[in-house]
Amino acid sequence: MDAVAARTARVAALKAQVDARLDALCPPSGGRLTAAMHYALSTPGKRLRPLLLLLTAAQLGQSAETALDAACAVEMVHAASLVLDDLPCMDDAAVRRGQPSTHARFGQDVAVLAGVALLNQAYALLARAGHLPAEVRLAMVEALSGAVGLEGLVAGQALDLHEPVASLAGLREAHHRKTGVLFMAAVTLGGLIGGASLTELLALERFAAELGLAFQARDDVSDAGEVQPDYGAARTTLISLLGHEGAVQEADGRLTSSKRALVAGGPRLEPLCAYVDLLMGERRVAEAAS
Ligand code: GRG
Repeated sequence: MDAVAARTARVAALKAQVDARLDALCPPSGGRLTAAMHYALSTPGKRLRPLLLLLTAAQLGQSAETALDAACAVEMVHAASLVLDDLPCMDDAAVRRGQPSTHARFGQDVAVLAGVALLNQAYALLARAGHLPAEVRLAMVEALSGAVGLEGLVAGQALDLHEPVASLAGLREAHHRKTGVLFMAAVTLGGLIGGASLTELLALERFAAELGLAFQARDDVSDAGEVQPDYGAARTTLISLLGHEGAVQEADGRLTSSKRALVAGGPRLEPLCAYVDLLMGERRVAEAAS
C-alpha cells in the first residue's frame, strides 16, 4: 500500500470509529426527541471536525480511544448547528446531506429541542471524560463553548441573518465564524488532549483558521457551478467579489497558508500537512469507507 492509500485507509478507519461511537452515545431508541438527535448525527456527514481532532491528538501521541468522545462532542455541536441553521426561521432548508432536514422529518418543535439537547450533550461529554485531567476537561469546555457563543457560530449566524456582508473583509469574517471557529476548536481540543505546547496550540489555531477559509472558498467555487436556492437578493460570495479565478486562488492560497502554519508549529505537527488535501477532498475518503 502506498503512503496516500495508507493515509486514506487510516482516515476512513477513524471516521468509522466516530460513526460507531456517535451511534452508541446517541442511539435512536427512547422516543421522538432521541430519534431526531440520532437522525441529525447519523445522516452522512464527512466528519471533518472529529477527524481534525483525532489526527491532531494522534500526532501528539494519543490514541483514538483517548480522544474519541471529545471528537464526538465537536460533531454534536456541528450537527446541532446544522439542525438549527436549516429551520424555516434561519436558512429554511428542506434537505441536508441529501436527506430531509431534521425539522422536515420530525417537525420544528422537535428539531429545536434536538439541537439544544445535542449541544448540551456535547459539553456533558467533555466534562465527563474522566480519563483526562480535570484541567484539560475544563479547557476543552471553554474552547468548545467559545466556538459556539458570542465569538463563534451564534454570533456568525446573527450577522448572516441581519447584517448582509458586502466587503471581502466582512465575507472572510462570516466564513471564519461559520467554519473556522469550529475547526479551531477541534484542533485545540486535540492539542489539549495531546499536551501541546503553547507554540503548538497557536500554530494549530492558525492552521485551522486558514483551513476554514480555504474550505469556505472552495465551497463558494463549487456552489457557483450549481443551481442555487432563491434567497431573494443575490448573496455576496467570493465569486461575486473576486470572480471565479480569484476565488480559486483564494482557496489555494489559504490551503498553502494552513500547511505553512503546521510547519511553523514544529516537527510534531508538520506531518499533519499530508492529511490536509485528503481531508479537503472528501471523495477519496468516502470511497475508502464504502
Ligand atoms: C447553537 C451550535 C449552535 C448554532 C447556532 C445556526 C447557527 C447558530 C449556526 C450555523 C452555522 C452554519 C450553518 C455553518 C455552516 C458550516 C458548514 C461549513 C457546514 C457544512 O460543513 P461540512 O461540509 O458538512 O463539513 P457535513 O455535512 O459533511 O458535516
